[in-house]
Amino acid sequence: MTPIERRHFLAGAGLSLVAGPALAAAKSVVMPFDNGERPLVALPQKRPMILLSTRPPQLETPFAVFNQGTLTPNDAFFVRYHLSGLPTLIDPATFRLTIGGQVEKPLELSLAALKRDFPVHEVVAVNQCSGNSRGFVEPRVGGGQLGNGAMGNARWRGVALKDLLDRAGLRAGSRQVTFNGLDNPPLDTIPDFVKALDLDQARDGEVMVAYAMNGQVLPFLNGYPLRLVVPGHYGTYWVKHLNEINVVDAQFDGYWMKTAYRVPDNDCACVAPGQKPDKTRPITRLNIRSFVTSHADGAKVPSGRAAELRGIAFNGGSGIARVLVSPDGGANWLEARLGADMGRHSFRELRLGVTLPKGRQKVLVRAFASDGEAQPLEPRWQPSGYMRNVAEVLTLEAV
Ligand SMILES: Nc1nc2c(c(=O)[nH]1)N[C@H]1C(S)=C(S)[C@@H](COP(=O)(O)O)O[C@H]1N2
Ligand SMILES: [Mo]
Repeated sequence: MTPIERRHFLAGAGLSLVAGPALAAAKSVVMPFDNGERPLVALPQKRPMILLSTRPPQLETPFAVFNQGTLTPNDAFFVRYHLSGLPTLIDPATFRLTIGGQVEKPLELSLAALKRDFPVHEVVAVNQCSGNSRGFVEPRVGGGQLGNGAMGNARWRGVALKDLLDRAGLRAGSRQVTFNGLDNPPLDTIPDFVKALDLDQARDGEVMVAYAMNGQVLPFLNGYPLRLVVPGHYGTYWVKHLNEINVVDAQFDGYWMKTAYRVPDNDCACVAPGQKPDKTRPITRLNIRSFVTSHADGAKVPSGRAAELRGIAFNGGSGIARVLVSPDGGANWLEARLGADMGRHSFRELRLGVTLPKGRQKVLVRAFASDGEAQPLEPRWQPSGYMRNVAEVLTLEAV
């Protein structure tokens, strides 16, 4: 299909969330990989975003947003769903979060009770989809062909999961905690989206049930009225429209843990391109990444005087120790200045002035974490296209 035909097709699909006129008038962006044209569409509570699919809605953040501040605005925060059966009506007065399974005292909490009866917990943390940047993976792999905008950093406010589990009281023999939201599969042959965490992690004091994001109630498409926040872990665990928490006494083996969202079970979570891993494990922590946000690939800068580069770095929670920038394709490396520390799960701003000689220059950015983790200089590959974190290369045209 040509992009034009595709637009007609999407408009004809008639998802109620999508305003037909907005779609018809949509501008588009072109990602720098094959079939990278995407319409820019404004869904409810969102500014025009890069549309990956309408049913379910999947939106990517236009990358320039990441240069506008360390927190990602709610109306620009990416959206990812697996199942098209989204809840269409959620009444905050009657909504209940249940905590059941292997607990002494099952709970059924209203939003008011959640806010009233438990200490407020807050963290700034990055939510990143496992498949962020998949469109750049070579050789190509199946799945949403995302640019770099399936990530965002927000201040989450809610209740620590530990406090909820303590209130319910865990029975002896409890092993995992499962999380389900209000969205449903369109057919009963498709497994519901349910995720699980080991008990230790569920009780680490960091995992939380959030009711607010950047000081506002959660946007509908980011999980209203409650979502799980698992700082340092890929977005797949951050279950939206969360209404059911269950403590189980065995390893949970639902499709989204046992079959999907798995990575090669080795140190690099990678295999040689085209190979299949012998053994896999569930994806867990974010690996380290950094980006220049101030300049798009191919941007012009004046030669012979400092151009101020700005960007972001983050990892799975050990914190960013330093970020090095190479103005000359990797021959020399300069240390960037790091911005305010908003916590070890947050984006960390980076800045550096670089003076480039006339011509096309390759600028590399590479982050190092407090625990020694560094971005690889060569891309790693795995069949699902998860966890891309190669040191990014930007071409600047010094004139
Ligand atoms: N209920 C529900 N929660 C979900 C998902 C989903 O499909 N259903 N997708 C997960 C995945 S894979 C990601 S990357 C994050 C994305 O969060 P966002 O849409 O708020 O950006 O939501 C997670 N939570
Ligand atoms: Mo994801």
